[in-house]
Amino acid sequence: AGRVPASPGTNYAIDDPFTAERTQWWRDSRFGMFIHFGGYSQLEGEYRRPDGSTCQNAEWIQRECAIPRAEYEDLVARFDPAGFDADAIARTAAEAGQRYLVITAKHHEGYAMWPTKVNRWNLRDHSAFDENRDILAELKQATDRYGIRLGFYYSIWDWHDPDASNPDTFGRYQERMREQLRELVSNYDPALLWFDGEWSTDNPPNPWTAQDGERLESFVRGLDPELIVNNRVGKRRVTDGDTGTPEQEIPGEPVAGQLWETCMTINGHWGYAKWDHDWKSSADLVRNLTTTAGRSGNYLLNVGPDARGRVPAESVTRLREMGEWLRSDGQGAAVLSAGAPGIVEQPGWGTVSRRDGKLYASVYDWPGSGGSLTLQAKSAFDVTAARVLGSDQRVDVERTGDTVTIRPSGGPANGLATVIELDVATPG
Ligand code: FHN
Repeated sequence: AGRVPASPGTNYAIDDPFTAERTQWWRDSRFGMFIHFGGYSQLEGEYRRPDGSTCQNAEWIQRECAIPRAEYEDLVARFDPAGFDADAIARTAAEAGQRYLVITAKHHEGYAMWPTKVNRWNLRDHSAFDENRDILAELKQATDRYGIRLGFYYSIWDWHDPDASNPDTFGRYQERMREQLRELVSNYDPALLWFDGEWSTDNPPNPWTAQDGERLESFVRGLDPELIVNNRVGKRRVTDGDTGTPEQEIPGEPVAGQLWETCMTINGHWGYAKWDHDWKSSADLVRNLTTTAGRSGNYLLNVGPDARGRVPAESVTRLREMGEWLRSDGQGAAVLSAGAPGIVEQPGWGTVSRRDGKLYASVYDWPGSGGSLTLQAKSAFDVTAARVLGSDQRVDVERTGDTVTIRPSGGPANGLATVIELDVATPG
């Protein structure tokens, strides 16, 4: 797969993201941490109106609860995330098996989480936070310590800068945006930029166009040609950026010719909301990760720190359990280093991935005693041996026509998902 430059004269389509050396680390990653943290985190998901009634939301709270601008600024002025512990966050990610981390440097509210010189609507100049601290610098050091790549989310949509929704002065906003991106790239040397908000309809006569996207992509690649950029820099065409960005879903049929990454919340919201207890189970999270990996995608799983900057314990517990699953019995090494199987259809009972001469079947619904699992083959191959990772039980495999029948002799080896490794011999 490759891609063609969308229009002559742009230098943004610099190489083929599928084979480029600069994307290698990303293609090998499969699992990353998303962090939604901003001025909205100070409200922890709840706004009390002057009349005493309440309104709930997370990172969209300012807009969805129609908080007047001056009042929102007053609330955010109290933001003091003194408990933000970059080392603990990077360690949690590393122990979970995550290889990169993407934090919201600026979300739609426009508030910068670093001491930008472009305006004062930022964590140093407009907060109760220690003015000598810089959480992005702290994260950069911590992620370097744990061998994790760092990326920044940056919203093109901006609710705070008046020029961002004024067609006559939109150009001025774009200049400030480029200046902020220059700061981010030169101060923190990120490996990745994750754009969002390109779809805003706030600015009808002057919406974000494909051309704006091409110019911005070209600009950031000029800052650092090694950067990985997502497709929301432009209009989400296959040619925009390096990576597709399905949100809250794992596509059954990923877009052909595009690297992709599913981003997903660990409960119901991106930003912290103290009332949101809709936590996904560790089993579901492992299944999401293996399902994504089995389709050659990456899984960017979100956490939302609270007003003090602390990652919720429920998130940490789940990440720890995912890490334990990945470490046990070589499951992570097997499943995450593999990709779409090609030679079999994905079954309903789990996900299959393939690397070299091996198929890895992550089984979510283990068959009852004496039961079996079937796979539909798409091409000629033989299964020469099979084993259950983490178990010494015997597994019989038989191929009749295009149907491969797998018969384990015991119970599942792991409560979250059990992996069956099949040795396959393909002709030629
Ligand atoms: O509106 C945002 C939302 O708050 C969150 O940041 C997600 C993450 O992909 N993106 C937007 C919606 O597409």
